[in-house]
Amino acid sequence: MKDSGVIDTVRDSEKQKLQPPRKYKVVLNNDDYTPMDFVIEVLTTFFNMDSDRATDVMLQVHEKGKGICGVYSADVAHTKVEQVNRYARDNEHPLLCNCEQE
Ligand code: TYC
Repeated sequence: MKDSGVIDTVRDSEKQKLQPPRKYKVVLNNDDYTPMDFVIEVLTTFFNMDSDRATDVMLQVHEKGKGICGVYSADVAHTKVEQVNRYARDNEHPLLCNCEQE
């Protein structure tokens, strides 16, 4: 009884080790003030999109309220969120970026 509890705990921790790394969506939110060209610049600069793709994503955010910029590991996603929000603030735009676990 006691032994099998220990074995179950070991099996559980092995299962946890075998999980693939969690992924995070980086999300851009709409607002009424950030210029469309600035959003396109953000998407090309921080998410390596070409200008057609960046325009599509910007329009999706503008029309639907939010849109996905990309899916990344935790470190990369959080770094991108910080970089985008810092860049928006430095340029005095209210653009808001956040991330959501997939
Ligand atoms: N809604 C903004 C405008 O009309 C454009 C915009 C698009 C702002 C996407 C933020 O994430 C955004 N100027």
